[in-house]
Amino acid sequence: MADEYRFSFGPWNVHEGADPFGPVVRPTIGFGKKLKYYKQLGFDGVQFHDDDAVPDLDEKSDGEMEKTAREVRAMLDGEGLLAEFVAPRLWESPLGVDGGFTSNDPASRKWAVGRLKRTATIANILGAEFIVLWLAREGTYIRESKNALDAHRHLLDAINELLEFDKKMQIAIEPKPNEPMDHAYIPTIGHALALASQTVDPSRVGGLIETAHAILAGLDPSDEMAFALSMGKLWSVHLNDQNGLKFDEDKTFGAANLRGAYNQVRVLELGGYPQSGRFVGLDVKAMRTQPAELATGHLSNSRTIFLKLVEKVRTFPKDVESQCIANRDYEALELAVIEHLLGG
Ligand code: GLO
Ligand code: MG
Repeated sequence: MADEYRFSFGPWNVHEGADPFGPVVRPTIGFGKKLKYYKQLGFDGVQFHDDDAVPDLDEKSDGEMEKTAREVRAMLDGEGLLAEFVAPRLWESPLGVDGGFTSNDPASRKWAVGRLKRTATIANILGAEFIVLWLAREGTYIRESKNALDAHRHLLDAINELLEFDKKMQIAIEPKPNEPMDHAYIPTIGHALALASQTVDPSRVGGLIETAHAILAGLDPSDEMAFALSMGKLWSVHLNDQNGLKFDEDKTFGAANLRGAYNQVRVLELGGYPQSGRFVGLDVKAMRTQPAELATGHLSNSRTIFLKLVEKVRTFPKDVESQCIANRDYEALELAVIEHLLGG
């Protein structure tokens, strides 16, 4: 079964453990060493930010950028790993302090579109078929600071510019309702796919759904995934978990809500996700308390829990399910699900 699903994570998921209230607690691990973890932990795909692949990107010429990207590609090939996607990391630059694409400052908007194009070039060199747009600061701290209508037009223009610049590259929008902003402009997959439908090539714009982000929007992650799957638009996932409405926790998949995790796996199975060849991506954080030598358990544990839930979905008694549905006895169906998850 492990062969049917392919898993990915980003190098930022192995991290030093800093949070807004405290400094790093673990040593930095170099990119080369992180790459060695992938196969050991059962992963085949690497998710990238543009500057994970090419550090100090804004300071590099196109030639330098391409050279570094080619070196990273050689490292991936050497490890037998694939690049899943590349995402422009606009939110750490001073130029993106109030957003990139939706900034009020035309110079910031120009820089953001330039980074998007450079991201496509890096993605092509790494062999990634799509770009992920997590629109971190494309929103507002206070409503009155931007014209939201203009912001949506700028977002659409930026995506169109990329689609015209690179006629093959695809874009998966990763919605999130808040954090770091008070409100983000693209909070749900419904918003993302509506925006996709307005672009010059809707067939090349889809979505990536993160469990925690859907929960933060007050929605059920499995329903969000099913919505995108039903349209052929679920191009990746960021599985993790979230304990209610608070900061984005990025907990181990299934750790807060096992039944919710079961239902996410269930819709992936219903939607034929493994047959699509797409990666099951994780976006999980190690607890700050983990010692350095134990700070990858969140990744392998999420994968293990996912695979156990695949087994649970596949072994759920179909006759019980259809009988309960025929009788409209959802109390019995619920008990059957819980008993199945409890192993009894
Ligand atoms: C943060 C996001 C972030 C993105 C990543 C890829 O809340 O989930 O981790 O997934 O930057 O674009
Ligand atoms: Mg994410």
